[in-house]
Amino acid sequence: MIFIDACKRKDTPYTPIWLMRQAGRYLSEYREVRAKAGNFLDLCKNPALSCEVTLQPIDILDCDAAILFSDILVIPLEMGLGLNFLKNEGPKFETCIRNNNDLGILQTNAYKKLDYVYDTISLTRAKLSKDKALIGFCGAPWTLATYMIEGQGSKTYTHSKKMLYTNPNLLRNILEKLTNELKLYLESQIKAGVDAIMIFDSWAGALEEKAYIEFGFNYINEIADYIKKTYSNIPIIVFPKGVGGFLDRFANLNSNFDVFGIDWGTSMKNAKHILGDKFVLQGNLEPCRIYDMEAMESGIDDIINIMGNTSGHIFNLGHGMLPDLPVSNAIRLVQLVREKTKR
Ligand code: 1CP
Repeated sequence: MIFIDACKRKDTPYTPIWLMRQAGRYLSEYREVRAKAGNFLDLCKNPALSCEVTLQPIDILDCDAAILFSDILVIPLEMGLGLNFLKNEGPKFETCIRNNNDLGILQTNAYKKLDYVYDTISLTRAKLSKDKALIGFCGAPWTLATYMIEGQGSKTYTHSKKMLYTNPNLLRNILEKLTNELKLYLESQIKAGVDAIMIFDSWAGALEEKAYIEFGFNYINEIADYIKKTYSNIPIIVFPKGVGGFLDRFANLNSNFDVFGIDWGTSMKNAKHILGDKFVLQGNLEPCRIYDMEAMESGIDDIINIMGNTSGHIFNLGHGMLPDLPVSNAIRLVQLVREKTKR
């Protein structure tokens, strides 16, 4: 698999490409299947339909890797918080964790209630072409904690950051519970058949450097160490969005993962200079460039000029596909990267 070889910095015939949120609303085929399922969560809980939407971007865009169709929020859902996805409002939890008493609400063994995810993985791995990788994933403890504390998405993360500075032990408790759950969740995904793992820390950038290392990154490292102890050949990708201001910290910390995801707000040139010897880099086209073919092509050229067409790079967006991006441009994106990086 070209994608897996690239994660391990082996030579590949071209730079592999996949797109964060490549399965989703910008595809009419996705919207049709979601309507058939009823709503988004029902779709996640239906392995046959989740498998179908996982494979759509492989059939339509010809990406080098498929990412399991699910959501990072199924972990807090199965820890007992009650989740709804409201139309045009995003996720909303029925309960949130704000004080020491609330901790009791959190159930353990959530990973045992996620058979619908493992069934999607085994179905998908059986149907996916042998040369394409299947990526499993989870949210990082910090990002999941923000949803559990805020009760929904946020722009300011006020409750989460207030907890960090006024009651850090409570936050540590939440992060430890999540970390324990996520180790076993990812291990179960590997047993079900995923070829690589990605840990999304979408809201890493909400924290200053020192707080992020202590309350964010250290827990990701603990998860990566746990996985690598048993599954040393499964590549791990970490995407800490918004940490471009302190990339040098990651160059000097011990860490046990293979690929560092670079967001679109971070300079790829700096990332290569600071982290390129230590990690394979994944990224980082600004998704909005896909609205316009010329903007898209010049963005691709800039990234390829920096990363070169040699090993050490996986092409991706710097964050997820947006619901109204034109599919025809996304198809062309995959073709262009393949043509321009042919060895
Ligand atoms: O159909 C719909 O209306 C739901 C839209 C949608 C989709 C397609 C949501 C709701 N989640 C997903 C799928 C999803 N989410 C995948 C698999 C599909 C793929 O990537 O192709 C993955 C990997 C995720 C991961 C995810 N969910 C993240 C991390 C990545 C990122 O984008 O930063 C986050 C933060 C979530 C939470 C979430 N789920 C859905 C929404 C609208 C949100 C974000 C809410 C917010 O902004 O706070």
